[in-house]
Amino acid sequence: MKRALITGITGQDGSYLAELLLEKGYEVHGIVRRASTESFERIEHLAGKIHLHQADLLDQLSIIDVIKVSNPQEVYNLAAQSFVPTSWKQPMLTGQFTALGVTQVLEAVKLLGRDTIKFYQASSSEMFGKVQAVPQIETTPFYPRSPYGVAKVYGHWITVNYRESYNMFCTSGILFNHESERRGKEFVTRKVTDGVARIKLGLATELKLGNLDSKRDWGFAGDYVRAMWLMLQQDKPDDYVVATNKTHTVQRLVEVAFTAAGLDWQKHVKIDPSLVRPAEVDLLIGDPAKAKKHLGWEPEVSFEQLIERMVKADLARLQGQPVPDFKARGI
Ligand code: NAP
Ligand code: G4F
Repeated sequence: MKRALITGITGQDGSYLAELLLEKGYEVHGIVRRASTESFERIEHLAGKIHLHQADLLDQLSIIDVIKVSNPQEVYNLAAQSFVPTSWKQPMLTGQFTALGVTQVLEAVKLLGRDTIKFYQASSSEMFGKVQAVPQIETTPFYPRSPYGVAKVYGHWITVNYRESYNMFCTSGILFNHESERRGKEFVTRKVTDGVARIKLGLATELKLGNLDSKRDWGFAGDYVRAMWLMLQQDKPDDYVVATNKTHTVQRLVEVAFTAAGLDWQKHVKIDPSLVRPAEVDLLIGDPAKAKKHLGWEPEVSFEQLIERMVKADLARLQGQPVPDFKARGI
């Protein structure tokens, strides 16, 4: 039986990846941080099926210990401070988690399994920032626009560096925005779908947003974790863009979500200047041709399907009904 270790297993992607790996017959191990209240909501349904270990990206010995105990053939490094606005409020912490955290995991892999462990790094389209080419591909130069983006550039290049310096199997997935009903409520898709559901149910009357003009290439998280797994099934490590090759404005997202609930967005959405970022990433659109050619990967869920499903899930959740849940594969 193959064994995998996931850092960030309590996050959106970690929960979908754990499901996918279980489905494929893996023994799944995950790292969790100690907190005064447990935040295991996304993996509650996997209790008893996965192995959880207490550790922190910043505690090198704890990472070494978990790798020793779990003895994985695959390590997926998904843990990070992943919310862009927080990276301006806590730039040092973001650098420690999101940048140096990668080196901590790579060092532990080098020490314990440099010839046997395949390593995946969760790189991000935020690295393209003020984009230097449209659409963005693996060789498009990076121009990050936030401390988060800068930290991810470090994480990406240190992954490439360990691959080239130590001949380790280190792969980096440059993933564009991916969403689901398990997305944190601070991110714009989930903020909007949760807001729509609250307005529909009479629990709120307005939704405050920042910049409606920025464009993102949004896909479904379940599709994207499948790409992560495929990357580690290859004979050689590499870098891959994972995206849909379609882009939409935040305003379009708002229109689709309000329409899904039979509401007129213009009556409810208010612009709050405090939500506008000090530096914006105006346009992201990725070309996943390399992932398609080498991994046979393609997205299965469209933008409209994704947003409509998220609205439905938030409506059900707020009414105390069973939440229709995307599974890691298909909908
Ligand atoms: P997420 O929901 O915010 O999950 C982040 C995970 O990291 C959580 O499990 C969190 O644990 C864990 N974590 C944070 N700091 C940690 C630390 N010091 N030690 C151990 N664990 C720590 O993020 P996501 O959307 O699943 O994204 C997964 C990864 O992909 C992240 O690296 C993100 O930056 C990257 N990424 C995401 C997207 C996207 O659109 N979703 C796109 C490109 C790249 P707690 O539950 O304890 O907070
Ligand atoms: O949903 P967002 O916060 O995602 P963002 O900043 O693109 O970052 C996400 O995707 C990255 C991949 O490119 C990941 F690496 C990262 O970890 C994260 O998952 O914001 C999307 C857009 C931005 O242009 C923002 O200015 O929505 C705009 N927006 C407008 N009003 C808002 C809001 N974003 C948020 N979070 N909240 C608003 O009220």
